[in-house]
Amino acid sequence: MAIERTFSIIKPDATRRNLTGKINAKFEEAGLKIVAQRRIQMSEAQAKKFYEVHAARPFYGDLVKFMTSGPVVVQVLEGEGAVLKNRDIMGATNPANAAAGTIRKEFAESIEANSVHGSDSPENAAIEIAYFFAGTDIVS
Ligand code: IDP
Ligand code: MG
Repeated sequence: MAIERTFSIIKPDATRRNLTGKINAKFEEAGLKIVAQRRIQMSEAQAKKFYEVHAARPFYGDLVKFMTSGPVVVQVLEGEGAVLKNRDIMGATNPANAAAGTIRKEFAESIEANSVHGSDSPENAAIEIAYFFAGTDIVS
């Protein structure tokens, strides 16, 4: 498998509980390198645009409120098969279904406040990375 990059967000439920370091340790222990990282307060417009694909879902409004409820850490992770590897490290969307040892199993509060976002394909990873980072922000 090729070296890839994926986009990650440490969500407000996790920054509120000071879990950035513990979550980053999961990525690094699994062999992903954090090649860009910034702590930001997402605006409502940014969150709406980022989750536009879910605009028709009943949880969209709540999700935008949640993602703007506190700081998030936006990141670029790099490594062998980074997109799928990160989805494995994260675990299932609903922590009740997440496997042992995954971030969501260990840290998520609910299906909404599930501690992390990770891109679901290399195509979306490229779009999401470009939404938050300039090429010069990313250092392998
Ligand atoms: P993913 O983050 O595992 O890729 P998606 O289906 O893309 O899951 O959903 C995006 C985000 O929307 C989830 O991470 C979670 O925060 C929220 N979400 C998904 N499904 C629900 C739901 O049924 N109720 C409330 N929030 C949800
Ligand atoms: Mg998704």
